[in-house]
Amino acid sequence: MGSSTATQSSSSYDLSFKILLIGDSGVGKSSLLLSFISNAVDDITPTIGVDFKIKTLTVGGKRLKLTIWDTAGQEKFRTLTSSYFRGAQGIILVYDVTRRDTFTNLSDVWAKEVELYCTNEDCVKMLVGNKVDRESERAVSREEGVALAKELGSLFLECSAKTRANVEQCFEELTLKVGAVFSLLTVEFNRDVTFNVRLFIDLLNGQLN
Ligand SMILES: Nc1nc2c(ncn2[C@@H]2O[C@H](COP(=O)(O)OP(=O)(O)OP(=O)(O)O)[C@@H](O)[C@H]2O)c(=O)[nH]1
Ligand SMILES: [Mg+2]
Repeated sequence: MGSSTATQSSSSYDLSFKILLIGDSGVGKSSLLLSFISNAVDDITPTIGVDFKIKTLTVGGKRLKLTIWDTAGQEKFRTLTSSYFRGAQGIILVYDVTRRDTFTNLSDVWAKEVELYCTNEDCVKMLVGNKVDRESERAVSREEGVALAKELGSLFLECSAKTRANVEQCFEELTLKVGAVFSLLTVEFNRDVTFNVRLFIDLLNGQLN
């Protein structure tokens, strides 16, 4: 539990954000993270408790450190994983487009967890429908995903951890929005970095439009 794999850590960054992955067991949270971090999805076993990985992204010449927390979807870990919501600036809610129950559980279970345990009112949410490579087995339409995202006030993307379709976009779009929302309130600045926040916001907004 809680093993830490700093695949691309760096001591020098301008902003640091905490991102959380949640959703039912088997929807592909760990696969998405692995696909994003290491471009490969090996055989993956269910997550025990919580794991995290660190990724550094450069946006507009600024280095952003993302600490991405990968929680276990299994119900027996629910009490433990809920304690990791605290302070998250971004939350990725994942469902499997081939399993309708994982989609309905996002409203019935996971969105409620977010409301209860997420301490950041401005937390940016991203709804992700994973496993679009299995199109013939699709049980949730894209339109339904869009509608739920609207209801939750979240961003939305469909992707595949297996083919890596939209995987980078998923983390990058969320990061851009988190950057735009949170860099004003900020967070962790490197002491030796003089940083024009206004310029950064304009830049992020430009990239989001
Ligand atoms: N076809 C397909 N299979 C996927 C995809 N993403 C994940 N899988 C498979 O789905 C299974 C579950 O993936 P995990 O990443 O372990 O799911 P998880 O959400 O982390 O599950 P927990 O850790 O138990 O919460 C694994 O066998 C993956 O190989 C995908 O995009 N396409
Ligand atoms: Mg997992």
